[in-house]
Amino acid sequence: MEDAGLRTWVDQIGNVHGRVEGINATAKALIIGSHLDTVIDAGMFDGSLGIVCAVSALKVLKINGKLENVTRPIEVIAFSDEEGVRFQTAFLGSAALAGTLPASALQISDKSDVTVQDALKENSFEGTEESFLQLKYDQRSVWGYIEVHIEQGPVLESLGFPLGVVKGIAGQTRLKVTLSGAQGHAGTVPMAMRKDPMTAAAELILLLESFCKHPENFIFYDGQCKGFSVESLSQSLVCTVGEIYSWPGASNVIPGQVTFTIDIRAMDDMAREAIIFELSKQMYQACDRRSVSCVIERKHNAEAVMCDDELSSQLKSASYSAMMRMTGEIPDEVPVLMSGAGHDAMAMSHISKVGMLFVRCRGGISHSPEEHVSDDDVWAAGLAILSFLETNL
Ligand code: HGY
Ligand code: MN
Ligand code: MN
Ligand code: MN
Repeated sequence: MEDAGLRTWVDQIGNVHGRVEGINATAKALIIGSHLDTVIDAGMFDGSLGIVCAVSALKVLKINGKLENVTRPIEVIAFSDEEGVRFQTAFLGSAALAGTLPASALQISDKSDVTVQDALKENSFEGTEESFLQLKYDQRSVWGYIEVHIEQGPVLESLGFPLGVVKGIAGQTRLKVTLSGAQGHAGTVPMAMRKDPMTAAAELILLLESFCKHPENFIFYDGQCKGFSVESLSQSLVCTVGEIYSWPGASNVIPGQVTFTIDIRAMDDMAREAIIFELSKQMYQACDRRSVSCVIERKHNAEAVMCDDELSSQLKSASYSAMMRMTGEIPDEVPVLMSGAGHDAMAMSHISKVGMLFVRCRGGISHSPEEHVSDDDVWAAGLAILSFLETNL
């Protein structure tokens, strides 16, 4: 970031900042961001591509002697812990900046009972409530937030287009389910006498899958789910069980306890809540039948976000100009698409209008070492941000 002429610092939740004040340092700032962290066994582009594009575009402005003349402050932020892999609270870095997390978030603990506060202190951050609450940005100081990110889906590749503008981001909820039964000897407890949380988990996970594949079979009548159209719901309704743990975790012991995570997403927040309510009811009923206790905790919630029309149309124009610079031809209509993946833009939408630009990725694959973006498409994304900056500031 220094190479790009930016003043840099790391804040008290590990976000890395680079800023240029421009001619009018009191003007509202443009923030360009994405995240530095990844999921386990991830690819190289999720998050990092957005940061590299932003810093590279500013470096080009600097080389061309234009950086000093930008009319408003520009700040690049590489957010920490967007994925929420360790603490199950996604967007930790950006939510702290948006001021949407209470100081009690410092007490969220990971699987080894290390809290966010412990982890911060272990890494020489203050980790105090005061330093956490001071992270919040005043929304009067922010003009807009934009984010470049890989699409993590197959649409742009199927359309044969490198860039797309994001219309909206689906809301997401993360739950932790804890099933407790009767721990016992694998060889001596008759099947009929078992209170087995593992087989209960199996039934619940298949229930989740069929619920989200065919919501119409569950809580719908005359094509509506309590007022939500099945069509719109099933387009964005997805549900994933990514983690499952069994205690004590021995092959010859009927588990005493099984915990698993649920990640459920749908564009419509109310519909997602209706689904979660109905699903929870059916999960409790299934566990009752099996004499297994069931506790469902909500670990994270982010409401769906619609991107700002003005920023989106500027990102669309910037995409046209990037394509012109790359190919010399006027491209077809820049695609506009929804995002099933969550992004820091969701957190930043609490203090700023937000816009997002998607970049085609091979096979739509992400959260995998197979994640890949072609050099040309990285170029196109960088040129789009450069065009956005040149025409906006
Ligand atoms: O899970 C997500 O949607 C994002 O990758 N954090
Ligand atoms: Mn991700
Ligand atoms: Mn991401
Ligand atoms: Mn034994």
